[in-house]
Formats: sequence, C-alpha cells, structure tokens
Amino acid sequence: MTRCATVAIVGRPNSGKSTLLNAILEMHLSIVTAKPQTTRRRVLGIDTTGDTQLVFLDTPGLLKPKYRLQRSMMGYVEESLDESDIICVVVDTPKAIARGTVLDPMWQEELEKRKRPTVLVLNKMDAVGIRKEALPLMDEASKSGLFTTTIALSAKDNKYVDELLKILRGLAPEAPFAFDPEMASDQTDRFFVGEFIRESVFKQFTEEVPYATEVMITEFKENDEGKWYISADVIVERDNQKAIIIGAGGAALKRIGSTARATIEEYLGHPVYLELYVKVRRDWRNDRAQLSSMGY
Ligand SMILES: Nc1nc2c(ncn2[C@@H]2O[C@H](COP(=O)(O)OP(=O)(O)OP(=O)(O)O)[C@@H](O)[C@H]2O)c(=O)[nH]1
Ligand SMILES: [Mg+2]
Repeated sequence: MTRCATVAIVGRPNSGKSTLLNAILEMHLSIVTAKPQTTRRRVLGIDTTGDTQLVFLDTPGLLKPKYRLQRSMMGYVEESLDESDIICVVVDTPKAIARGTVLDPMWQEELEKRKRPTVLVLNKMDAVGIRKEALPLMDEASKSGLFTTTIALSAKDNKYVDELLKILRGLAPEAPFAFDPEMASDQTDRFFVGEFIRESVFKQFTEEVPYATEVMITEFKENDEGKWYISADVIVERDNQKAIIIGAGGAALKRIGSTARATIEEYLGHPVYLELYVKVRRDWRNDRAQLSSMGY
C-alpha cells in the first residue's frame, strides 16, 4: 500500500517556506528572495520517495491584507490549509528568540480551526548562535498542544530537512499517489518562467518597485532551430517605476533579462530567447478586473 499526503507550508513572510520547498525537492522551483511577500500564489511541489508521495503547497506569507492582491494571496493560504492533510508551520527562529515566543496569532487561529497533524519547523537554525537557545521555544510549542511535533533545521543549508521528511512520511495516510511519481509539479513551465522573471526584478530593486511589479508571459514557443522564444510583459503601476525598471539606456531591463534567462535555461534545460516589455497598468494591485486578468 502506498502513502500520500498534501502538506501545506505556511508561516509569516520571509520565514523560509519557499527555501524549504526547494531544499526538499533539491531544485529551484519556488522563487526565493531576501524580501518578504515574494510568493504570491500557491506553488505545488511533489516529492515521491519509495511508496510515499508528499504533495507540498508553498504559500504566500501570512499578513493582514492592505491591497486586493494581498487578499487574493491570503485566499491561496486558506485554500491550501483546507486542502491539506498535514500542516507545516515555518518560523524564523532568530526572530522568535528575539520576540521571546514562538507562538503567533497570525497562524494560531488557523491551526485551531483545522485540527490535523501539524509540524512546527524552527527554521534558520544556522543563524542561531547556540542550538540550545531554541529549547525554550520547543518547550513552549509542546505545551501549546498545537503541534504533533517540532523540528529545528536550516532550509538554506539543507540541514535536518531529511529528518522533517521522515516525520512527514510517518504522518502520511495510506492512499494512492495523487500524481505521476516522475512529476515535480503540476504547474506549467509558463508559470515558473513568469516567476523567475519576477524573482529577477525582486533581486535587483529595493523599495516599492518589486511589489508594484507583475509578470505576464505573452509568448512561449519553440522556433525552427529548437530554441525557445519567450516574450513577457513586465507590468508596473506608474510611469516612474517603468523608467526605473528600464534604467539608463535600458541597462536595468537588460540585467533583469540576463539574470532571469540563466534561471529559465537551467530550469527548462535548453537555451531560450527572452524578450521583455515594460507596461504600466495603473493601480493594478487594487483593481479587481486587472487582478482577475492576471489570474488572481
Ligand atoms: N540564514 C538562513 N536564511 C534562510 C533560511 N531559509 C531561508 N532563508 C532566507 O530567508 C529569506 C526568505 O526566504 P524565502 O524562502 O523566500 O521565505 P518565504 O517564507 O518563502 O517568504 P515569502 O514568500 O515572502 O512568504 C531569503 O533571503 C532566504 O535565503 C535558513 O535556513 N537560514
Ligand atoms: Mg515564498
């Protein structure tokens, strides 16, 4: 008999959820940046080992929505929690130590609403001076009754991630596989390519520009020489942001393109020709029709 479980990965922005998914899958699937609110949609990643399949749902970081876009983002978290058999709560351990508590009203209520096996992941242990410093947090977690178990690890260094996988496999119910064991995700290459372009924007700009940016793939096709032609709109909210993204003489846009292209080529495993067009769509983050056309 096989085992299969859907595992929702939730937590505050920047706690390392996407890094954890990538460490589990040993590939760069979900985009990661140093900035909070990088992930905007649900990203599905599949790990099939032996007779157990774990279907992970990486989600946007939990926050109180200010924009319509953020409301959609929180909707993805809710859906993922509802769909899950197991919940993984990811915490930035150095921050929790500084706060003096691991518990967080942002997800506590969500867990209380949905009684199911829940694993607390104390992440970023590489950034904790002495491992012992995390002990009071583990104690607090165990007393709270919210968690089946707690594990301290480092997603970035892929340390103790295997231990987490062992725990999750042990919690997975007997069930047929939900996906072909060869699959790493059910989302399209087109989706991930858009994400890699957005990641490149997030990495190259500070302040509000990354948050005001969305990427829409407009063309994705193989030409006669076997090279892939990808065209994308980089959408921003205002003219001044467009000017920033393009940069003097187009230098900034060129950098975005070349960084993104390297990631895309590694992901797809073949050369691509990437063309980017910067467009302004005023206030898209708050505009229901615009968001819907972007799939939010
Ligand atoms: N030191 C350290 N940094 C980490 C670790 N895991 C993640 N990070 C860093 O934390 C930052 C955020 O990582 P992400 O994986 O994008 O975090 P996230 O929870 O997916 O963030 P959102 O998508 O914004 O909710 C990045 O700079 C990561 O490199 C870790 O184990 N140790
Ligand atoms: Mg993320």
